[in-house]
Amino acid sequence: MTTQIKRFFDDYSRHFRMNGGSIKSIKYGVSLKRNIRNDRKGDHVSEFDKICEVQSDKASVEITSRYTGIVKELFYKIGDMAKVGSKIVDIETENINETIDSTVGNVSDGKLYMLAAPAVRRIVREHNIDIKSIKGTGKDGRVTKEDVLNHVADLKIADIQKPYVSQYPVEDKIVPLTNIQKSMFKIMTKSLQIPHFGYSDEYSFDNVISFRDMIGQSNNQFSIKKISYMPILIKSFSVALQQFPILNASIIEKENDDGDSNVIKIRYRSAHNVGIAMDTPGGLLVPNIKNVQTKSIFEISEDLQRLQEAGKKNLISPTDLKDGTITLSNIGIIGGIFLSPVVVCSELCIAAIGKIQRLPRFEIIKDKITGEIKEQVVAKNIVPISFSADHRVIDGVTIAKFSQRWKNLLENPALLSAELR
Ligand code: CAO
Repeated sequence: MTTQIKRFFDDYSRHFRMNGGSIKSIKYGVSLKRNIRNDRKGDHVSEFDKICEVQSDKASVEITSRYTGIVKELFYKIGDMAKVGSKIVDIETENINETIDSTVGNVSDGKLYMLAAPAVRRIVREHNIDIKSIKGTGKDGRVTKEDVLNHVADLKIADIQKPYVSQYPVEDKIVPLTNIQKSMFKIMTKSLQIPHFGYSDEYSFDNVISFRDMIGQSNNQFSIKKISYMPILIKSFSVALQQFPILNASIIEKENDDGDSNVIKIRYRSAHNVGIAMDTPGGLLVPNIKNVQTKSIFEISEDLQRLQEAGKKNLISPTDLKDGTITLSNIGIIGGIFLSPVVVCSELCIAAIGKIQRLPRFEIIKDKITGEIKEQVVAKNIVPISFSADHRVIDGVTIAKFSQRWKNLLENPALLSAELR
């Protein structure tokens, strides 16, 4: 009998790395939340025993032991930050070389049988999963123990990241806030101390629709799957902002240079780091696209695509979430007309986009034959836009003028193109 030390967290990190799950996004590590078994050096631990719970800023996952053996070393205490990929425990095991023969399936009867060793099938049974739902990475598509454990970890992550609505209790119970809710609670409570000024308007979107179609068909050197309306909205927003730098500014409320002075100042910011409210599996996040004022619509598309893909996997980095200067929220994808968006305290303005609708509107036309000016009702694509601004430093006229400017650029994309550098 030989013994070997199993480095447990190496395997754990491999799980998440392969799954691309949320834990990987926490570059700095996960904190050890609960030591379920209270294992100490010398304790016996069995395979699949729950040994600890780790907590990232978005997820909490129970970790089970992959080995039966004796705890040789514990590398972290409860509450410690464990770097992803570092080990948390050494377990001394008997060296069992798994045989991977047997139960080789066939497809002759029209059914798919998965290749897997008996020990692997046992693990599959214990977790009550359908082996056919696991993608085998072993020889000839054989399902390995690693595949099963990765799949189990995937299911745990999927469970944690259930859509927002399904997190509401279906029975009477009291639950703590999720990490994203905690952060929303803190930020929004502070934000609502700001006196908000609201302003709404509707813009014709007809020309944006044809503009998007046109640039969507163009050959470009960027790795963009498709151009959505957002990059056009973001770029035109930034162009309009050039004339209204106050909207991209922030308030410095306290400056304690001599210990007790309390001076309010406005910080103007040259970078347009446009925050995009994003609906992710974990909840609302607002990453920002940096330096929009220097970027083309294609570059903004690329950035947005990267953020959307990262958002879907809960892999948006802290850098993407930091240093936003103004926010755009497009809720129109889901529905809604006019909104009352909330300004975050590090910014002074937010704009929200409602649903694009085909609606009847009056249009003034000149009769080609008689030259007569008349009104007619036409179908138009209309997008409702709502603004909120910090009314302590921004007045209604500024917002109204900014909105007119943005509207002009969107309704006349040729003008927008002419203003691009
Ligand atoms: N009205 C109607 N349809 C819209 C629309 C609008 N305002 N905006 C976009 N769409 C359409 C797009 O045209 C696209 O359809 P087609 O590809 O067929 O044209 C479809 O909706 C999906 O758009 P998309 O996936 O390409 O997304 P996008 O780039 O337009 O927007 C993002 C990206 C991140 C803004 C969006 O995915 C999102 O998360 N929105 C929710 C924002 C949110 O939660 N706001 C509330 C914040 S406060 O709680």
